[in-house]
Amino acid sequence: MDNTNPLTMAADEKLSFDKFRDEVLRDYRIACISREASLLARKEVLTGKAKFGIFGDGKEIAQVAMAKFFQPGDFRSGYYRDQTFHFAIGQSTVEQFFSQLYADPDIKNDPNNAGRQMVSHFCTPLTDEKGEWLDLARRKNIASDMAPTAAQMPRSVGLALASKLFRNVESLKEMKHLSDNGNEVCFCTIGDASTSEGHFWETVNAAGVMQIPLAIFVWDDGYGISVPKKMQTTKGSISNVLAGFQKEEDSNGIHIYKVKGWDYAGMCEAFDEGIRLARQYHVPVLFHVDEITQPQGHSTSGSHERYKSQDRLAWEREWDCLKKMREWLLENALSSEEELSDIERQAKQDVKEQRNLAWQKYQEPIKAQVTRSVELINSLSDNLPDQAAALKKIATGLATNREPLRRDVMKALYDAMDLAGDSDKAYWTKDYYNELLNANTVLYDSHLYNEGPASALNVQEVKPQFDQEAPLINGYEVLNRYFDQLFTNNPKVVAFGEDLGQIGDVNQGFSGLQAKHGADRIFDTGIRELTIMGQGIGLALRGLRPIAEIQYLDYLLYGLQPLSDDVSSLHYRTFGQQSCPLIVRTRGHRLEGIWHSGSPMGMMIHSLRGMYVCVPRNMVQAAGMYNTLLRGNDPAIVVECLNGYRLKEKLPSNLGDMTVPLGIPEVVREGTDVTIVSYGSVLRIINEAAASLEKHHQVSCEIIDVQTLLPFDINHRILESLKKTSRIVFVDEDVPGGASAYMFNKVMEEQGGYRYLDTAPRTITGKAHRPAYGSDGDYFSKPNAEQIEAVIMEMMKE
Ligand SMILES: Cc1ncc(C[n+]2csc(CCOP(=O)(O)OP(=O)(O)O)c2C)c(N)n1
Ligand SMILES: [Mg+2]
Repeated sequence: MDNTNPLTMAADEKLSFDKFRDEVLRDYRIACISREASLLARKEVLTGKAKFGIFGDGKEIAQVAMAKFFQPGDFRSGYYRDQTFHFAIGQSTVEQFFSQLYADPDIKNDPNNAGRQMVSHFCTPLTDEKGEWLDLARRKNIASDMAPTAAQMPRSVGLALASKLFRNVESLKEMKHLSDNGNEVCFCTIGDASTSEGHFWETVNAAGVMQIPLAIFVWDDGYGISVPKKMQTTKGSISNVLAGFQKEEDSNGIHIYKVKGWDYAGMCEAFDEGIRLARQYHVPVLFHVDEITQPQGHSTSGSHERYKSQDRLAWEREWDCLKKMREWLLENALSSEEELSDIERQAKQDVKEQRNLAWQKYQEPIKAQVTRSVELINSLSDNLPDQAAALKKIATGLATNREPLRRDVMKALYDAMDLAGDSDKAYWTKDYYNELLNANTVLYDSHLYNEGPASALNVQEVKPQFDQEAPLINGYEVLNRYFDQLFTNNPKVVAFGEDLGQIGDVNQGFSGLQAKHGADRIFDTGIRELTIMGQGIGLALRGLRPIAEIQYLDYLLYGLQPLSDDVSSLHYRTFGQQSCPLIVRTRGHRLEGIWHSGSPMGMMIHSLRGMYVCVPRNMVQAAGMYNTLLRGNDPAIVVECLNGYRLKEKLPSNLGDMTVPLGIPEVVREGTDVTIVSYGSVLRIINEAAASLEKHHQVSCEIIDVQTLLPFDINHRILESLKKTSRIVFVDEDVPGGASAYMFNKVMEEQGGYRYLDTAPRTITGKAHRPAYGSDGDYFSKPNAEQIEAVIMEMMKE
């Protein structure tokens, strides 16, 4: 095309200038709208319409700049300051932002959290209703925000690493809906003070080592609530102190940029270059966005005048990013005073309108409940003259409540029913109360796990089959053959952990498999349990099926925070819109010494509601559990028996197809006198005790392996056994009051087991201290066969 004609060139230039001007003004408009939203939202909290507010004022310009480079397929893993970014990429409206503020539980009004999270916590759906992954490569994706500082860091490793795998692994290349040749960047935001967390350092180091497309934006407003950065960061500057991570021509590392949070043009330039490097070459980048302000202070919980000096407050007013961008627009003749004032005025008005709309939508269903309840209670008062005055008072109280909540409605209905006692006049009131109870259960108590087709609970049992000639091999060899088949048949599975790649894990479950299936699918990691978990989370969110290893169960504590805060709450807090099908593989219960024999099952089941907790007693059972879990979308942890890898097991012929159903116990020995409920390694000791009791005392034990602690015996199989034996003992290796108390509670209270007891139920557990080293240390720290026999003999005499 001939474009040397000066007239055409001038027209082109004008066109591109107009386009540029429009884009810049659009950014300014969004920034103004976002600021107004922060100002008005704070007022809503202070006047009592909402409970808490935390906003992105002061960070607007940085975020409109950042949004320019966020493309379909990219992920953001950030924190609670990023509302402007979400407005700018079109992910959220101001109305939805206010719906969040009011905790509106209607997913249509708050599509991010259905009212379950505080304001400024965002997410986009990753799966459809059937649990199928959406077309993520063509969507702008937000990993659900969290409040714990730096909690967004670990998973950002996996979100970025996924791009590398999609680019490098041949069998993943056809999954076009999940990735476009690994061109996706993970945008990760964090506050200056939160970089003090170990999460930050582990993430930066892992990204530098692995060379993944991770772009970290540090919003540096100089404070973490009241604590200034000189008390948070060595040298008071995150970019200075990170200098050693700088990537050189012949090294790995990260690219570090320092920019100013009010300098729109400077940020656009740096972000453009940095994101390009990340996208194209998979190099991590970090933008230290300094000189950011907090016009309204940290949150609605306090005022920053308490801890910022007058000088600092004056500096923040002067260097407010909106003010600076305004000056820049005028200096560069991109706009006029009049036009900008117009934008600002319009922003105020828009935000007010959207606020009103959100409030109206939030109140509508509650008002309807109030109207119906008042009608019912009034009609009850007409029918119950003795209670009429008290009932009228309840109705009036509810009717005159200016900002009623759902709980006010429930309380009024309950109080009215209570006054009506057994009277059948209260039939409709009770009926309505129950209707609301059910509706509120859906709003507030649903989606902890997948409930539809993606639930692993739908997986039916396929028992292991054994050929006549089935070989007897070591437990680890069973797993090794299992993983080999799995990696051959399922391209989405990847596995990683300390010593898992080259040597095939410390117990050889993966021995030889890296050479066969490739170092992009089976690989070593640094010693960094926290980000190994995060790596798994991110890969799972992007549609892969990671098996992330914690080398020994005792080291789970290092990786527990993301599992508890992020993984376990994810499906619940997103109202089922995001799933994290991560499998954590680990080994524990019983070997040697304080840090290689732990069985902290109580800690796990209490902190990991939202995950499945599988406790196989052998490796065939473990393989069946992996098969089951891989058919669902929920996360799980599998605790293999540390002392089971060298025990002989028969090799099933259907390793790849057999499944162990979750929440279905297995009776491993039938008996009539006492039910012993347990799981994992200690079952072998219980078997010994049961054999001895039978032989020497003719006591017949029924042994039940629960197989999974979460879920626990969904069909109440244990109760059936208890009905027969009338005696029950719960045995495990956890501390007293740990998982044994959980099992006890499940059977006694939930299953109503107390009704079938002839003697007091018992628990036999490990000691309260950590297990001592050596065979005697084990014997006296963990349940032993003699102790189990003695307890059961005592029960038989009662
Ligand atoms: C693990 C954890 N500890 C403490 C808090 C309470 N808290 C919330 S925000 C915050 C300060 C964070 O400061 P910074 O990272 O600089 O982000 P900013 O709020 O300044 O943008 C603290 C201590 C928390 N949310 N999580
Ligand atoms: Mg800060």
